[in-house]
Amino acid sequence: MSEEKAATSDIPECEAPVIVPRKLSPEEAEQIRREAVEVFDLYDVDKSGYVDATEVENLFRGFNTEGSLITFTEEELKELSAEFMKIGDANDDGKVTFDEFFKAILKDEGVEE
Ligand SMILES: [Ca+2]
Repeated sequence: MSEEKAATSDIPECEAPVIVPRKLSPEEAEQIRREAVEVFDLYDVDKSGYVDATEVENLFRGFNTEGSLITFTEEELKELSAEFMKIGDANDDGKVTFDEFFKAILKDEGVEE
C-alpha cells in the first residue's frame, strides 16, 4: 500500500479550478458587496475592521451550545480558522480586512476585477 503511494507521489497535483472570469453588472457587484458586509460583520465580533483567527474560532465555538446539531472540537475550530486565514489573508499579516475578505469572495465567484 505504501509502496504504491510512493510510486505516484512524483506526479504533480493539478487541481486548479476552472473558473472563467466574468464581469459583474454594477447591480450584481453591489448585491455581492452588501452580502459580504453582512457576513464580514458576523465574523468581526469586536468590530475592529478586521478578522483574526481567534475571532473565527470564537464564531464557530458559538455553535457549541447544549442541544446544538452542529458542534466543533477544538481541533476542528483550529482547522476552520486556519482555512479562513489561508483563503482570506492575502498579505499574510494575520488579519483579514474587509477588502481582503471581499476579494476572496469575488475570486470565489469567479469575478474579474
Ligand atoms: Ca491581511
